[in-house]
Amino acid sequence: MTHTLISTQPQAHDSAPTGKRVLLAEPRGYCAGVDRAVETVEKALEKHGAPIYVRKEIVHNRHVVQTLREQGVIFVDETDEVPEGALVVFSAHGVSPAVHESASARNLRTIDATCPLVTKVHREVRRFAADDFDIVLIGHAGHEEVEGTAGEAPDQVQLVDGPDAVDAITVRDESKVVWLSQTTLSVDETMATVQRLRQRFPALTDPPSDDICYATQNRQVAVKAMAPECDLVIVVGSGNSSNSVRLVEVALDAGARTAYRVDYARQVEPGWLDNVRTVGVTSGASVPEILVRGVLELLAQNGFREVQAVTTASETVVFSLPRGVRAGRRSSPDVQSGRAHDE
Ligand code: 0CN
Ligand code: SF4
Repeated sequence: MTHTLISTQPQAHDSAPTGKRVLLAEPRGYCAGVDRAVETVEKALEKHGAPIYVRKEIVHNRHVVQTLREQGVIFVDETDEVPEGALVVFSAHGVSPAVHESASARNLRTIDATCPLVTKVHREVRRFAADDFDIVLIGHAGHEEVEGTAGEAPDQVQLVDGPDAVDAITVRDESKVVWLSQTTLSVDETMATVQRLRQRFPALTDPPSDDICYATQNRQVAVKAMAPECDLVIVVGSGNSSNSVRLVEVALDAGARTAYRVDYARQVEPGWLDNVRTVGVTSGASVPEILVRGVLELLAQNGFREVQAVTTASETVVFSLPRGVRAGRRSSPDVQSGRAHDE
């Protein structure tokens, strides 16, 4: 991972200087997995017509969920709320084999919008479980991704939510312990947990590749680059969005004087801007750019008209759509019945 600042570019100077400025993190907002998941639902609506069902929030963003709901998507918590034979989309955060089985038992037609980078972690769990490892999954209890990932091998996975939880772990064979993680954690906090794990289990096996995904890492690097200069950092993202919430913590750890998360510009409190000259703005991986534009407009109305991009990486990752909505590919089967991994 690089912490190099690639560029800082002025973006707009449209009136007299006020001494107030915005630093705009780049990359921010939609990652390839979210883009794919949202497009999957849109394409499913186009192809099959409303209503279609989505298990859990397709991505953790209020605006996205509300917009899709208005277009005829019915969000459910579990597959047993979906009528027999209907179409259900699984969210970007992934589902356990048990969910695939229950969908299959109800004859549901399924489209799996699990991010391929989450699927990769599922695959790692299956591989290490088959090799009879104890698997320490670093992640947040109750988060849908962790439930899906742990569900690949519930008897062999133990969840750890931070360094302090390490002492409670028990393993069968200390030479066969591997750590894996949720994709949307704080890199620094995860490394602190891994350090504690390695103190306890010196032979600890690392994941074959980073489980914290490129998008999570890149957004944290960008916010870190700008945070020391910021009196205030505004992170656009929803409260249940792990990667968005992490950006607030990372900003504060990296030296931002204050940092807040908002879903919408209207939630920016006027008092936050008191005695502020530099505002950093970023957004989580599930956040449409229009919401960031709303915050920038509000800031401009308050004298923050100068916007400088703080660019630490450029992203080119694109994932193909899942089976069932891959238009124009004759080899693609239609929606799946039963289990389907996009591998
Ligand atoms: O906000 P998200 O929908 O999810 P979390 O950050 O809470 O995991 O962003 C997309 C991430 C995935 C998978
Ligand atoms: Fe995939 Fe990462 Fe985006 Fe989650 S945040 S959907 S793991 S690319």
